[in-house]
Amino acid sequence: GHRDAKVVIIGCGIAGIAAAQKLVKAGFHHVRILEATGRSGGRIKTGRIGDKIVEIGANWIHGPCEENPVFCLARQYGLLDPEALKPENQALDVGGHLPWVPRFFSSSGRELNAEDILPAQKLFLELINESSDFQSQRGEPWPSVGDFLRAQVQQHAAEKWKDVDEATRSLRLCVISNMLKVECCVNGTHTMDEVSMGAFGVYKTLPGLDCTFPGGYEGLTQNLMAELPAGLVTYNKPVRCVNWTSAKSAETVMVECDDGQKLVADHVIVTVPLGYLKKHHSTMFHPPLPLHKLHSVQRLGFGTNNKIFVEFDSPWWDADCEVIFFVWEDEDAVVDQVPDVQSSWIKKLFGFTVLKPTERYGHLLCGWISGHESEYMETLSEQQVTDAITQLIRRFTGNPIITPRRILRSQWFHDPWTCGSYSNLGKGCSEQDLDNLMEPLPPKGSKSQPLQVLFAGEATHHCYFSTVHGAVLTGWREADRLISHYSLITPSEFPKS
Ligand code: 6YU
Repeated sequence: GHRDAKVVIIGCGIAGIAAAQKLVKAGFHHVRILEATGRSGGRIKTGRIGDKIVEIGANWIHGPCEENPVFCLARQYGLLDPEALKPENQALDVGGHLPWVPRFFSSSGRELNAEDILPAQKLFLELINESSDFQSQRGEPWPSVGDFLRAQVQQHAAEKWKDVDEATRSLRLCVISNMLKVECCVNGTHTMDEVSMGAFGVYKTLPGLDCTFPGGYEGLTQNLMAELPAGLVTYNKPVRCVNWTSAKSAETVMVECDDGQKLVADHVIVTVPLGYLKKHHSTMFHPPLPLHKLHSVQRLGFGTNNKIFVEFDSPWWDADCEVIFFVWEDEDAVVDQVPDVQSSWIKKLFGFTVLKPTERYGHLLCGWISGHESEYMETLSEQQVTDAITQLIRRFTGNPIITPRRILRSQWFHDPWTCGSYSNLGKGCSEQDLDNLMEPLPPKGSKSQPLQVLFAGEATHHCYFSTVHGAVLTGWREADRLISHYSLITPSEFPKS
């Protein structure tokens, strides 16, 4: 029966924790989590810069509303500001876009006039919305969102902005390049040229104005962990290989750890990040993943998005400003990649979000940078990054004495257990790839013991991939798969009375 079933969960991120929580509640007695690192939470990771609490990983609850399990848990645990709990806040539907007060600075050291660039913002937003709605249409002239955006923007500029003076038209195109870089961060991709146009609408947003955890996102994982039996997680226990079988005789899965320890289980739930799977699938599964699953692991996108927190003694931005964009005036070709990563990686940083409220965070900005430029940034020393940021801000503001107090950055690509930030639907992807990724082993139609290996984690959610709520739901989904499996077979194990 289910009480005796041995379940091993690989990875103690939110998906692994959610799976364990549900299985334990349902009466499974032999559940354990093996975690490679010394901590739980995975990509939910709260850090400090000085005495300020900052998020190294997940930042917001995307779409805090009743259908969002992260919102409901956070509310239950009392982790949210009163503002976030208001019904008005939950009802606001911004379709995943950021309704913030922006400021634009340019590489010639001036602040840009909002009216000059408003048409560029409007056009970009329209085209992004069009990309999301594209899915249902037949015939696909656009391989990627990047191809589509570039072609549409250039056509629009030639037709609709032909009477606008040359300098303003050029500036608007530079603004669009900046917005493309924002979109790269949102999608966790190197370039929008790698993101599927046909599947762009697969990702769904929830209503509610995105909110943060004033005491840190880790409050969520810690509260969930406190409800699990002590000793359920083994830390510093990387799993090297999952030996499942396609033969009928073997009834169990054997999990082999890096330290040589071997564990036997009836079911294994794999929650490692897609980036890790891409890199290690060939050694991690024995026998190897079936081809259709392997191809989906390869096709699905998993890119890098990093943060660079920068603290100042005093602000150089206005009190009402919520986001600062840096527009390069040599980027009117509508680009989201830099020509030479080593010399100009900093051009990929789209700008900064301002941490609010000031009473809580002081004068703290969060810079965002995606892609290979971000991966290169990770290899530089903190001093090199500080110097590049200082130069950048001085140039764009025209103020030669601005000096950060200190910085703190994330390095998700070089994190050996993550290998990037989060997933996206790459060129050539469809919902089928997500289905393939979440399909348990052995695959449907096999005659061997069912549900030997199950797959959860952010990248396996069919419409909320790349988010914490998506990850939670996948953990629950796989727990439910086991629960219903046993509830179906249990009656036959007892004599009928
Ligand atoms: C969200 C947000 N947010 C910013 C940044 C990052 C992410 N996300 P885990 O990796 O947590 O757990 C796996 C564990 O496995 C881990 O502990 C490993 O150590 C362990 N492991 C690995 N190998 C192992 C082995 N061999 N043996 C044993 N253990 C092993 N999500 O909701 N709001 O603001 C952000 C953000 C910088 C890096 C985010 C955000 C993503 C979440 O962090 C992430 O999905 C979950 O935490 C993953 O949990 P998990 O359990 O699956 O894995 C139109 C269109 C748009 C498309 N997307 C738009 C959405 C926007 C996405 N936005 C994200 C933005 C930010 C800023």
